[in-house]
Amino acid sequence: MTLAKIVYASMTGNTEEIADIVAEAFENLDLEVEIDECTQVDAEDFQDADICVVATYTYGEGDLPDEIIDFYEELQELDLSGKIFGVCGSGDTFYDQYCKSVDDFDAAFAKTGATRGADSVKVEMAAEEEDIENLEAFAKKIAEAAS
Ligand code: FMN
Repeated sequence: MTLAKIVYASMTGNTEEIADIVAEAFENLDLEVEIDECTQVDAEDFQDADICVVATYTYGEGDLPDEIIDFYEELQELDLSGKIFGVCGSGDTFYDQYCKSVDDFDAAFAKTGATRGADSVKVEMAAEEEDIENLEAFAKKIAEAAS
């Protein structure tokens, strides 16, 4: 059975909800899903998965959340060849560097040799109906890439 592992960082809950939407979409596609907050796991745990997804918010001035920095650094050292990845997250267009952490993780995954299963999804604050549709399409594309 295909295993999708989702790791998220969330301070006020928006990104956790985004991660939950992606998890439910994978489950509806009959994938096995593991979902964890980023301080509870090591990037190395992605070695056990077929699909690797990171969901993150952006903090400061385009900065990674403090709590996901170790995970981010560890991720870039891994060889995830043969695995499918996707990145999504929440931000606020009020800030100059909208959802920059999503782009940073996309670049970090590219270094691992994993294959991008779908373009990143950026959500303005909390997911609304259109965002939910985009996240479901993101999950479907990733699942298809892994099958
Ligand atoms: N969003 C961005 O897109 N870029 C930023 O540079 C950025 N900086 C932020 C700095 C602070 C101090 C705060 C409070 C928010 C910032 N945000 C930024 C917005 C958050 O990413 C946004 O509120 C997001 O929905 C939080 O996700 P969470 O609910 O999962 O914690």
